[in-house]
Amino acid sequence: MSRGMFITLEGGEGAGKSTNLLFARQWLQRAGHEAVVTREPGGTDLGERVREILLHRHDLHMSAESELLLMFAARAEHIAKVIRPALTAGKIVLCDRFTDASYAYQGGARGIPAERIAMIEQWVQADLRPDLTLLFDVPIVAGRERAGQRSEPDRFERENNDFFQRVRETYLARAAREPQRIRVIDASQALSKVEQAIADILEEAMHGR
Ligand code: Z5A
Repeated sequence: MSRGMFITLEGGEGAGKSTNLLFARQWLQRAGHEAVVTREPGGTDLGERVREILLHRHDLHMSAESELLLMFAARAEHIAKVIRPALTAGKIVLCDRFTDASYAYQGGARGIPAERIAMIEQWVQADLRPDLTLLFDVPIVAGRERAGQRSEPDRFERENNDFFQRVRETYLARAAREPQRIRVIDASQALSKVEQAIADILEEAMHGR
C-alpha cells in the first residue's frame, strides 16, 4: 500500500488552527481525499486523559521535563494507534499540533535544549516526520485577543506574552530552517485570505503526490 500524507497545523494561541483545520479537511474532501483528523496532545483515550492533566489540572505543578515527557507519552500512543495505521493505509492525516509544538513550547519557551528533544523525537517517532506543516503566524497580542474570547484559560494560556513571544520565534526559526516542509501563513489576514493561502499550498502538495 502507498504511504499516505501527514499534514500538521501549528501556531501560537488563537492563530486559527482549529478553524482552518476544518477548512483544510473540506478542501481535501472536495478534491476527493478523505482525511483522518486528530490532535495533540490527544487523539487516543490515553492521549485525551494526558491532555486533561496537561491543560486543565491547575492544582498539579510539573517540571518542564515532566511536561515534555507527558507530551511524548501521549504522542507514542497516538503514533501507534492512529497516525501510523492511517498512513500505512494510504490516508491523509491532518493533525492539530505535533512535535514542532514540543520544540516551540517545551524547547523555546520553557528552555529545554533542542538536542534533548531531538533525542526523544528520534526514539518515539523513528523516521516519522510531517510531510507538510502549515504554520499559522499571528502577532502575540492579536492571537491572545482572539483566544481570550473563551472562558477558563488553560495551563498554557496563563503564561505571559514573553512566553508566547519565545514560542513564536522558535516556530519561525524552525520554518526558516525547513522552508519546504513548514509553510508560514500570515494568520493576521482576513479569514478568506488565510483560506486561499491554505488552498494554494494544498493544491501544490496534492499535485506533487
Ligand atoms: N502543547 C505543547 O506545549 N507541546 C506539545 O508538544 C503540544 C502541545 C502538542 C493545547 O493546544 C496546548 O498544548 C497548547 C500548546 C501545548 N497551548 N497553548 N497555547 P491547543 O492547540 O488545543 O490550544 P491552543 O493553541 O490554545 O489553540 P487555540 O487557542 O484554540 O487556537 P487556534 O485553534 O489556533 O485558534 P481557533 O480556535 O481556530 O481561533 C481562535 C478564534 O479566532 C476563533 O474565534 C476564530 O473564529 C478566530 N479566528 C481565527 N482565524 C481568524 C482570522 N483570520 N480572522 C479573524 N478571526 C479569526
